[in-house]
Amino acid sequence: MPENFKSRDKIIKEWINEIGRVVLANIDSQLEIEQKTTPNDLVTNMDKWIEKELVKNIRTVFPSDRILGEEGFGDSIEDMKGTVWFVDPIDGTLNFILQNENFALMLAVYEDGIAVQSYIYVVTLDRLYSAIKGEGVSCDGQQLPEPRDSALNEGMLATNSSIMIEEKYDHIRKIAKASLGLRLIGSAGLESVEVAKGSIVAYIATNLKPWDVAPGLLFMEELGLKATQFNNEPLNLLENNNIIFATKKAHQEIIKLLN
Ligand code: 2AM
Ligand code: CA
Repeated sequence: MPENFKSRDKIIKEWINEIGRVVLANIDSQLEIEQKTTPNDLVTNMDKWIEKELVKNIRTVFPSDRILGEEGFGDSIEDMKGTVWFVDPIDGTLNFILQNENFALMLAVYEDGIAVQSYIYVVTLDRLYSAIKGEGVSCDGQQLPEPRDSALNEGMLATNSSIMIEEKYDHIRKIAKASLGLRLIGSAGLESVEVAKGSIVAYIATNLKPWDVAPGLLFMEELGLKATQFNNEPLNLLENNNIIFATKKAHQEIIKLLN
């Protein structure tokens, strides 16, 4: 493993640990909640605090790197040249606010457009899923095996709520019918983890932002899984994407059902 990946991995894990401890200590405190675009698109003082901490840490240790953060404390990124960090301080903000669980802190590092390190930290379980390019995916240091290449009718599918409720996605729901069952967690990061673990065969979701998908993409790449847009093109990390994270077999079936 390149030495810089190893040392950066150690530093990132320390940051996650420290920030996670603060989040947990404050999990029952009163949140300040603001609406961003729509009533279900919210941000809290905790999202902002986490992102500011991470941006401050990255800027201190890696001053020439660029950062794309959900809450806007990073840079504006128009290309993927050099080292780019994706930061989602709380993925699953609605879950964080309404359930106090089922959310994750996420980070991903890309070098010249290639995913090299990613982190999905399940704060309430103190459980860290991480990946380094060429080194696979691990959960708290324990390597995840490549999941079995199951077909849609051998496993469960996860989607986001837009696919379930918006008329324009009526045709997509037949994919759910072809699976054994449907699950909605409400955090793209945690849904990526379920695909990585093999506990669902596919996650399909519309209009996800770059920071929602950047960490999961490396998990898929490292575990022999597929990550594409609905049109079978690679993800574009400078735009919103309709994404499929899936086993090879389920991916092939989903592409057929979508077209
Ligand atoms: P977020 O909590 O970081 O915003 C929920 O299905 C998943 O979609 C979450 O990962 C959520 O990430 C993401 N998402 C992206 N855009 C969203 C939006 N406008 N409203 C709600 N969830 C959104
Ligand atoms: Ca978020």
